[in-house]
Amino acid sequence: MVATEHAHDQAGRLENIPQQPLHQIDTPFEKATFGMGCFWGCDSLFGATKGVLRTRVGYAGGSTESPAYKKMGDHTEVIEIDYDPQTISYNDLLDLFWNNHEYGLTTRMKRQYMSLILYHNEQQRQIAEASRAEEQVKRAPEQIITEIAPAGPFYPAENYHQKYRLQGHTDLAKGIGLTPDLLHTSHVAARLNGYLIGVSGLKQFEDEADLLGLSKDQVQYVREYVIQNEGGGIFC
Ligand code: MHO
Repeated sequence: MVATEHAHDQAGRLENIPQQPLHQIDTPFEKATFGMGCFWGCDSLFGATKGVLRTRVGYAGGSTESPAYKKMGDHTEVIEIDYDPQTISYNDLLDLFWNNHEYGLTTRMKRQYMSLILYHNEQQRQIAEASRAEEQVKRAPEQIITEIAPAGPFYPAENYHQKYRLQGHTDLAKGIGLTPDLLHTSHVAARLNGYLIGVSGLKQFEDEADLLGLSKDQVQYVREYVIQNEGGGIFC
C-alpha cells in the first residue's frame, strides 16, 4: 500500500493506522537521481513530496574513488529518490527539479553544486532530454547548463548530511527511533525532514499525519513547524 493512500471503513474512519513510526514501506519503486545544488535542501523538498518513499543524499557523477564531503573529487552532491511511479511520474519529479535549483540553472557552478540529471534507464533518458529541451525554450535566451548522464555508482554521504533538517530536532529524531541506518531508509524520516521546513504545506500534512505512526504530541510538534514555515521554500 502506498503511504499516502489508505482504506476507510464504512463509518469513514481510517484503517491500518500504524502504531509505530512508519519507517519501512514495501511499495514497488523506481529511482531518480538529481544534482541541484546543496543536497540538504532537495532532501527536504523531495522527502515530503507525494509518491516519494525514501531519499538519501550522496556523491555521484564523477570518477574519483571513495568520495567524501571533504574530498569530493569530480563528484556532485546528489539526491537519490525512491518513488512510486503509480503516484508520481518522472516528469513530475523533473518539474520539481527545474523549479528548485538553489543556484539557478544558468550559472556555472563548481562540480560539487552542478545541475545534473543521472538517468537509470533509457526511458528516463528520453524523458529527461525532452524535458530539458522544453525548459530551454521557456528560459531562452538564457542557456541551461544542466547535464544529463547515465547513473553510475552512488556514494552515500556521511550520516550527518542525511535528513539534515530533521536531525536538528534532536528530541523528535530520538522519539521516532531514528538510527544511523534509518537515516538512509526511513519513510517517516524523509517526510518529517521536509514538513519541518514547511514543504508540501499544512493540508497535505494533515491528510497524512495519521498514517505516519506518530504520537499526538509529535504530530502537534511538527504541525507547528509546518504552519510557521509553509511557503518559505528550501534552503541550505
Ligand atoms: N553552505 C553549506 C553547504 C553545505 S552542503 C551540504 C554549509 O554550511 O557548509 O554543501
